[in-house]
Amino acid sequence: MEFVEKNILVIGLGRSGKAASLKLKALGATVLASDTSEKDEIKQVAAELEKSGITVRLGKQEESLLDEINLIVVSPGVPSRVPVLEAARRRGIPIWSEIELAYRLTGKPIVAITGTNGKTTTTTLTGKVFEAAGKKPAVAGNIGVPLVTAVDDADVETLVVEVSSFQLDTIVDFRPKVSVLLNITEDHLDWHPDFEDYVRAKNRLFANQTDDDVAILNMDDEVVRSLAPHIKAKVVGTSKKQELHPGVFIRNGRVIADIGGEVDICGVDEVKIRGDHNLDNIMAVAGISLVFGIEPTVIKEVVAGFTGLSHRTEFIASVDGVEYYNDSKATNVDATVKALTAFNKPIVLLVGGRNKGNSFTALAQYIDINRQVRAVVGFGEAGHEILRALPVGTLQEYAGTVDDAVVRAARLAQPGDIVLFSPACASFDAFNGYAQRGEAFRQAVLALGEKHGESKTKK
Ligand code: UMA
Repeated sequence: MEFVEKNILVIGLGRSGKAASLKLKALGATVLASDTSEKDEIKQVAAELEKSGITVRLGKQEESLLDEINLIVVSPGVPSRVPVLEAARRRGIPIWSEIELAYRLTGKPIVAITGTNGKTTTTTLTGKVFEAAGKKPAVAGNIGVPLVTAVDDADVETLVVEVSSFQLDTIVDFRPKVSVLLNITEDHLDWHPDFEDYVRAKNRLFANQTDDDVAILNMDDEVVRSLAPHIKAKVVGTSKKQELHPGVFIRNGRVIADIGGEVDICGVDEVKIRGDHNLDNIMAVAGISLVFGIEPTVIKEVVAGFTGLSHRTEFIASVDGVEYYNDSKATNVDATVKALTAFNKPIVLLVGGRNKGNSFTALAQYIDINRQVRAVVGFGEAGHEILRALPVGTLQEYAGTVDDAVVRAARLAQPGDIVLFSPACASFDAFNGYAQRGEAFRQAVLALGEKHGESKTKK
């Protein structure tokens, strides 16, 4: 699409919308940018955009915003059923996500990685392998860097993109050379009307792929597996349970890949990041890298040197013989259950925050069956709701804040235990994101260490 003289409405002025507005303006479009929020940070963005000649409207998004509009670029955080988007659909105005806009502006190969959990780890690690192999990647998307800001860099050869269901919901032609679906479990039911709609959005990842492209699927995940027969791209499966050809799998404690010939990637014991689920991520990284012709030795070197990201089962400190781990990135139940499985010691679990419409039954079942959780401290908005869902007899306390939760956890834990901050909820009841929440936990643990005069922050 030619953008010159087009009237384009950008909805949402976070990172995504701001970047899209500036890009469209630079391409010659007439841009109207809108956000329902009138908070200071949005007003600041508005002032910046206005300086570049963009018209900005803050406050309620009425249908009149759509007058004369030829195209809408919508931010991922804007639910698809808000009235202004419903009205746009009635008027036949195309609605693109920011990744669709970016796609239209680049001819570079795209690796697009999605899944309920593991996206950021897989995207980061893929970027590192590509970097080591000299493939000059840009790592962007849901990971925090809007894709439109990455497409112009002449030095970049490949776009390694983390994509969310929100972004996929409004793609049109977006077509990755390699797509990856790691898993699908319940999440974001405050945005999607139901689980089926969430799966439908994830499945859009494959909509424009042909048999010239590759789809890497975790075949151990029932929902992912059910999508495989309908995918036009060449499917490469990953599995911890069975050998797949073509595929990436585990044999005799080693990660083996067969994508046009068997190769040995590394030993399972060489993977430093905790938890079985991280093997799914490693297998996906191996699959992507081999499709791009990267040598197994390069993949192995990067994988073996990767110790994980902040806020993902990240060791913070040991205080009074208790180890404290920050897993603030766990914003849904499945992520918390996966974090629990990564430890084989008694755990004091800290959960809470803002519920995204999810049920906590799976967490309760895990606790009931595994008997590994010594106590649960619920905090924040959803703390009470989670505690109510737990099996009868679970030792539990409610804490209003993260600081209070850490103090209570320290009282409940015994030497040799793990205190795991893995909230199973979004952070937006009290923080601006999981990173700020994880930092609050870290500070609370360090303060505890100082008070108790005994702490070790490095392993
Ligand atoms: N808004 C409206 N109208 C509405 C609703 C919201 O104008 O009806 C406004 C809000 O006031 C807000 C803006 O729209 O100012 C929404 O912005 P946004 O939430 O889309 O935030 P961005 O800063 O643009 O960040 C987005 C992604 N956010 C979400 O998907 C919620 C970021 O992913 C992503 O890194 C960034 O684009 C760059 O691509 C974050 C995320 O939480 C990390 N993702 C979810 C997750 O990982 O669980 C999917």
